[in-house]
Amino acid sequence: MKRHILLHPDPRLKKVAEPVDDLSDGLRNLADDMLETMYDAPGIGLAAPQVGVMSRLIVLDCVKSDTEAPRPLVMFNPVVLSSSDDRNVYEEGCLSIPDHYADVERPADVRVGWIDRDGTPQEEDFSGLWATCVQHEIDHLEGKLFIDYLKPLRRQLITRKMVKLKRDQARA
Ligand code: GNR
Ligand code: NI
Repeated sequence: MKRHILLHPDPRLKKVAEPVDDLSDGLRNLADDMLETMYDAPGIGLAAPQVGVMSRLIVLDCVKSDTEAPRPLVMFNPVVLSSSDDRNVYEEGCLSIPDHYADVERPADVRVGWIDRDGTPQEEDFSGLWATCVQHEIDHLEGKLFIDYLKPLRRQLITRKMVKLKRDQARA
C-alpha cells in the first residue's frame, strides 16, 4: 500500500526517530509500503519519518538505469561506521521538499552498518550516489533535512515557498 509523504515544514520531520528493537511483521510491511511509495514517487530513498513513523528505518535503491536490475535495500537502525575525508558534492532533492534542489557536500565514501529485513546484521561500503543517498536518509532519522546544510537565507526562502505550497494544497 502506498503511503502519504509528509511535506516540510512538519514537526515530525524535525524529530529524532526511535531505534527498532523487534522486527515485527508490521515493520516489514511498513518497509514494503515505503519501497512502493519510493518507486511510485519516483525517488531513490525514503525514511520512515517521511511517512509519519518515528522508527529508525530507511529504504533505498539508487540503481537509476532501466537496463540494470533494481536493488531495493531495507535498513533498520542504520549507522555510518566510518566516512572518508574525501568529499563529494551532489545536487540533492527530497520527496518532502518537492521541486527544490541544492548542492550538498558530504563524505564521498561511507561504511554503513544495519539490520536487514531478516534481522541479520549487515555492513557495506557505499560510494557515489549510494553514499549520498544513504547519508541523506540517515539524516532524516536525526530530524535533519538537506536544506539544513544551506545558508539560513536560502533555507528560509525554500521553507516559505513550502508553507505556501502546503496552504494552497490545503485549499484545493
Ligand atoms: O529521491 C531522492 N533523490 C535524491 C537525490 C539526491 C540526493 C538525495 C536524494 S534522496 C531523495 C528521496 C528522499 O527524499 N529521501 O529522503
Ligand atoms: Ni529526503
